[in-house]
Amino acid sequence: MAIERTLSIIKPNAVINHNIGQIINRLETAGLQVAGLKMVHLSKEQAEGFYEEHRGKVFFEILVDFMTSAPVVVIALQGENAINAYREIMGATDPAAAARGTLRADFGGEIVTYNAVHGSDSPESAAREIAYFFPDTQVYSY
Ligand code: RTP
Ligand code: MG
Repeated sequence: MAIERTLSIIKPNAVINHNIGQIINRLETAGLQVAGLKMVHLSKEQAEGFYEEHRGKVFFEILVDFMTSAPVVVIALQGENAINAYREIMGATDPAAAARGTLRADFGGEIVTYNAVHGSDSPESAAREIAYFFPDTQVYSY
């Protein structure tokens, strides 16, 4: 199985609820290594650029408002099959539909947008999203 990298974001509601440690603990316990990590309070421009593919959709504005409402924690994860392995740990987009024991089921809020975590959905988006936050010199293999 291939070693991949993927981008995780711990979203504002999970940060405000003091769930950073629990979420990172689950990732590490599942065998995903933290390769890069930082806290960022996104500007409107940064959030819009990150979610460029969703521009024009009905939920775009509320998503950008939410993502800029408090700091987030961005994490470059590395591991076997990391992109899909992490998406399994996250669960379905809508916390109400996410399987028991997933991050979104356990830490998500009342509406889809407040779903606690982000994860890249393909090798292409992982590469773009990691580079969006981290220069190559700030992602580590060890
Ligand atoms: P993600 O990118 O966060 O892993 O989630 P996803 O692929 O499952 O969801 P995506 O369709 O890419 O949407 C990105 C984020 O926008 C918010 N959202 N709100 N109907 C809605 O109100 C709605 N749909 C999506 C969520 O925060 C989602 O993670
Ligand atoms: Mg997505």
